Amino acid sequence: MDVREIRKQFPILNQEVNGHPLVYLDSAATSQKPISVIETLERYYKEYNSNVHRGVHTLGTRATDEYEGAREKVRKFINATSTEEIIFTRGATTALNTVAQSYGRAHVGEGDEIVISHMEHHANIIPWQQLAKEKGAVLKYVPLEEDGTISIEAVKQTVTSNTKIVSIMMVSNVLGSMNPIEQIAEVAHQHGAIMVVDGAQAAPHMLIDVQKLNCDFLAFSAHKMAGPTGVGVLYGKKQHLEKMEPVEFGGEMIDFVGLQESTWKELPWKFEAGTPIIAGAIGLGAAIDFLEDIGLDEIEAYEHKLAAYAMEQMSTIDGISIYGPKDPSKRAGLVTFNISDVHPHDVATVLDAEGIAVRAGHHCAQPLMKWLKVSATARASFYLYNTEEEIDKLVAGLVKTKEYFSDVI
Ligand code: 7TS
Repeated sequence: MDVREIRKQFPILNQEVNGHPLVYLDSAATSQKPISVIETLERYYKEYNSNVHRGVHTLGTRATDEYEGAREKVRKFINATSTEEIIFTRGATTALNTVAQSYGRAHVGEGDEIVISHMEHHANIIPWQQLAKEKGAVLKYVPLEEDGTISIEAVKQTVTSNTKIVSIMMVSNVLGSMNPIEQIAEVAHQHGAIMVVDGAQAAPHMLIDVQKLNCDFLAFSAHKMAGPTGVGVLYGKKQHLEKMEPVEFGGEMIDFVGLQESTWKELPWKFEAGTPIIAGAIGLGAAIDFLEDIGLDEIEAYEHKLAAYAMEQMSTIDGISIYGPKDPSKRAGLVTFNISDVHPHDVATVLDAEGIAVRAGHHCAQPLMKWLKVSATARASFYLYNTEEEIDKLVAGLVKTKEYFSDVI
């Protein structure tokens, strides 16, 4: 993988911020977009902007072909068996809410259990909390190991024959831990529960094979994987989706509309009410082409290398606490940390003055912050365009932050 060549494809990286070359270390929040994705969006709006699935005119046909072509790219990307199993949503959040509101409402009753973990993003907590409240169900949390991983033993101790849904993230946006989804799905299925996977932090960085994982649903967002904002994917096994009721109603998703009753289109369109996210889906298709041209295996290996280097270099800073697995082979490309006696927002502010973008806060994971016994952390997250030199700049910035605040104190 030639990172210098890759960087040239990301025009946004070639700029100065506060008088320094931009060091963008916030890709877990949203990744930057390569020129091929930007040009694909531009081409859609400049050459064939049209609504889909309606007219017989030439532009409409092209837009429909490109939109449905993007669905096939997504299918192949995650190795789903059919495009009927691929639903375009606004993002991972909408995808998870759809599962909770449709599958969840139909299958979860009083006293049933929904199992998630202490490391989940709010997008994989609140939809289940709401469902549990509505149905009188019990929301249970798999406890984490000391090093911020999930052990299969802990899953086995939490899932019971009353569990209807297990919903776990594949990669943590805070700890970087990679969870044993395949084994967790096996435990869920042994107890007659379904397995929902939050793949928001996995899809950008590693190969996902839904058949191998044997998950029932998978959610992810395009904007974290070099694609546009406002679009994401809900994968679902056809056997579930076929029986599920839509959660949004209106144009595009209907077959016949009467005065009192209506019927729905077949899969996947019954879950795509209204004018769909046409440009976004086509842009996601271009992002998948871009990532596959480089190779997801290559991207994952490169990010492991960056994370290992970052862990090694950052560990040399006095007073730094790094959260999540210490073993770099157990974590994806991000490092969440705190510096003693400095608030993470101050860390991010000082780094920003150096042109370095990191995120500070609770990272939409307040239960995890409680588990870590902190109110907030700073996080540097890497993608295929980051370099070891940028990590050196981060480390130098952190040393400067520490010195600055020790002078103040
Ligand atoms: N799940 C995980 C694991 C995430 O990291 C995020 C976003 C989401 C779900 C929600 O994705 P959305 O595209 O629907 O918003 N995570 C982050 C983050 O870590 N910093 O900013 C957003």
